[in-house]
Amino acid sequence: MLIIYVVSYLLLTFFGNVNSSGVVSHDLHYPILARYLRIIPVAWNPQGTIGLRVGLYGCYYDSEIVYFDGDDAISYQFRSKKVRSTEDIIGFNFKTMEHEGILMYAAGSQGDYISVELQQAQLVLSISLGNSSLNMSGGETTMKLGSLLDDQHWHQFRLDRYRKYVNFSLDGEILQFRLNGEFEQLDLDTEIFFGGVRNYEKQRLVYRPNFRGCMENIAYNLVYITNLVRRRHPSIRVEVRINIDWV
Ligand SMILES: *[C@@H]1O[C@H](CO)[C@@H](O)[C@H](O)[C@H]1NC(C)=O
Ligand SMILES: *[C@@H]1O[C@H](CO)[C@@H](O)[C@H](O)[C@H]1NC(C)=O
Ligand SMILES: *[C@@H]1O[C@H](CO)[C@@H](O)[C@H](O)[C@H]1NC(C)=O
Ligand SMILES: [Ca+2]
Repeated sequence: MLIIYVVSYLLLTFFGNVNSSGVVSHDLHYPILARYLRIIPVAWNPQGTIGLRVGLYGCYYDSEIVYFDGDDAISYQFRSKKVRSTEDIIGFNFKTMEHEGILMYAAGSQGDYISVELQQAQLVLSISLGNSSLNMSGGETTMKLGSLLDDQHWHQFRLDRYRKYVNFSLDGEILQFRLNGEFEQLDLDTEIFFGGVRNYEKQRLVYRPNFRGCMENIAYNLVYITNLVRRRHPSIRVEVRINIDWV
């Protein structure tokens, strides 16, 4: 059974103070990158007096960007040959004019994999925590978010997984669901790719183009990939695609 909750697109209601001098503050769970912000008072305080004073505080925004030209990809080599996770937190921002492209991909030998792709300008997340021994099909789950993402604006992707429970979010819109299959751990081999994959023939993906555009602040389970790329860290490999004829 798949349970989906959709949280409507960032329309937030905050309570203010009820006296004349108190200050009430709220933290936003998702950062806002915006030019305009609309504040709509929905109720005045119990005494009925009218007054509104709002302060917005930003924080230092550290931006590290990797540009992909459609022919290359990067891979982050895990410290051990295999990694197994019960929990994952993955996030990055992306900007492109293309409507297809692989943003992230990793797989393991037990049929586990995770991929984030653009397909017809929608963001498509697929996860399998392992092939089922009961079902002939792999235990995969695929979800889509957004539309018209080839608009050359920044979009924010975030994934939180705890066992089979996933929160998949794009620009603050969240899909909550439970993964199919019998397993609870993501088992991956040696590396994770961003912007494309190396050996198409080895991967389960049918041919899909590499990503062309920018990715910003890639964080994979507290590993800051874009920072490692900028520092030319040895755990990062830059893959240049060799041309293969596709018939
Ligand atoms: C997992 O299942 C999928 C779909 O049936 C299949 O294509 C793939 O080869 C399987 N992988 C492994 C490692 O058994
Ligand atoms: C998903 O979001 C809900 C509501 O914010 C939270 O209670 C839950 O713990 C989150 N799940 C994961 C896997 O992060
Ligand atoms: C096996 O697949 C069927 C149909 O797709 C599904 O209803 C069932 O829950 C699956 N069983 C397991 C253990 O995943
Ligand atoms: Ca697994």
